[in-house]
Amino acid sequence: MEAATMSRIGLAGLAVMGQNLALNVAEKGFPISVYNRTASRVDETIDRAKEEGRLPLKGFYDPKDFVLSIQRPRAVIILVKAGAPVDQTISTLSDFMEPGDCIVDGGNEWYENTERRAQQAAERGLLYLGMGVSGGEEGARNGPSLMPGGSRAAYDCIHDVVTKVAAQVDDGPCVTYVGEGGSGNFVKMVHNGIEYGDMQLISEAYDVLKHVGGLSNQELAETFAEWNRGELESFLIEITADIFTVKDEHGSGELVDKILDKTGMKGTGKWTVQQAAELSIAAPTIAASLDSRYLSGLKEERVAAAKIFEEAGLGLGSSTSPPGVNKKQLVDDVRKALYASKICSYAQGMNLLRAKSIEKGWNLNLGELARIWKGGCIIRAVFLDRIKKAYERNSQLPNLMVDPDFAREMVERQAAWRRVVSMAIHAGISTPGMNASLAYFDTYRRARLPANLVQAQRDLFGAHTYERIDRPGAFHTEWTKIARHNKSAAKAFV
Ligand code: 2AM
Repeated sequence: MEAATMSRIGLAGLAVMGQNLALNVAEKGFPISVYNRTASRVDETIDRAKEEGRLPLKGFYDPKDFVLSIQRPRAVIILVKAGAPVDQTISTLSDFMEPGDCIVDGGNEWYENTERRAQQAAERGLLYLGMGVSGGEEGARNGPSLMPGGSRAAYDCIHDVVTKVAAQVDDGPCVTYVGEGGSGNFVKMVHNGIEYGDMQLISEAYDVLKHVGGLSNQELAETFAEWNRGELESFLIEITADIFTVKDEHGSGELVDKILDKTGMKGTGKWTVQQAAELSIAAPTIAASLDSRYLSGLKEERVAAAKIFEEAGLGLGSSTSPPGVNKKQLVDDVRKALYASKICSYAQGMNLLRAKSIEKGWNLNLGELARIWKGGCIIRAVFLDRIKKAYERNSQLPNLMVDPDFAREMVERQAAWRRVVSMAIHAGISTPGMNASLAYFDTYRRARLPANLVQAQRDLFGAHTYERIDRPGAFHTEWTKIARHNKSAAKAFV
């Protein structure tokens, strides 16, 4: 094929994300070849490229023709289901690829799979990237947040394409070379964990406003829309406001009230919590959001339990505004509680990233990661600019909460935050994410914790030894013997 007629890049896997990303690449002026195992999706993509203004996109039904249609060094983005389909697709395509060509997996892949594949690819002289892609269908088409990690040479090969295709914000495109190995996938995984936390916290804010404040759907829509004009401005707050305005086409009222309260999930939140445990990083807000999804899944059990406790005299907390609740004050307090809880959740995610970066030698730049999340992705928010700046001020910041700006904001909001959590506890409305965040904050800011007692217990029953606050060394005490002796001495004295 003549070089002039060859494509700049290829994309294999034309489900929703793949089709949209391919059209985005073509629209930015990069001729693209596309391929899918099932031919009908190739046809669909070709039709869409035609409809959307004759975009420079060529469809292929044969993997060899597809690979050979791409300029060398070839770059092929793969967007198929994570796991075995990625291995199968790589095996199909790599037969026709040559040393120096690049494979870019854009799926939500487990980072160790990427590291394994990168090694296998390297044995054949192929370069490999695992690239997190966030922003859903809309993001893929109009500008996602991209988190590529792996071969630096592979990144350099697609740099011009990804910087144009990614969402654009005031300080550049939402893409950066994340780091080596599976770091791109890992960062995307933690992004998703943070997303779980954000969604949980928003749902708790909704629960408190609805069940403690008695807000109607219309008032909720107005509240979230108002919040979206301030410090909470973000994609998730914006879509939440929209959700409350949608009527149920099959009945009266709004659709949100007819949706079954059972949350689905695909696993990246669970991986985040597993990794936090592996790395000994406290991530209680993200863990609470995962647990809430598990509990939401127990619909039948919850319905039965509600009945049992109601019959035993404990109904659900008031479902209407209790007397004395000042709605305006509650809305303001919940906004503050949500914001402060969010800072804690992001602090956990960032610390998890840093711990993994140290373990793997990835040298992750936390400020730059906050920057590439400012646009395109599900957690995009004005707030991320503040996180970026906090790490720019001090890249060694041990915890986001102690950045001087965030610390001041936490202090300004903590009274409101405690009011919200206390009210929810009184009303029997669970707010696990907000509680976990508050406990994280209150634990972290205490110079002395009751861990001294736990150490004493461990030393008593397991001779695990303890350290002292006033002298160096490891100590062991015969606690039981001394305590017995003290008891008998006390008796003798009586
Ligand atoms: P399909 O259209 O041929 O099913 C999401 O499922 C995407 O992953 C689709 O493009 C799908 O292709 C692709 N996919 C799933 N399993 C695959 C496999 N084993 N090999 C190649 N593509 C696969």
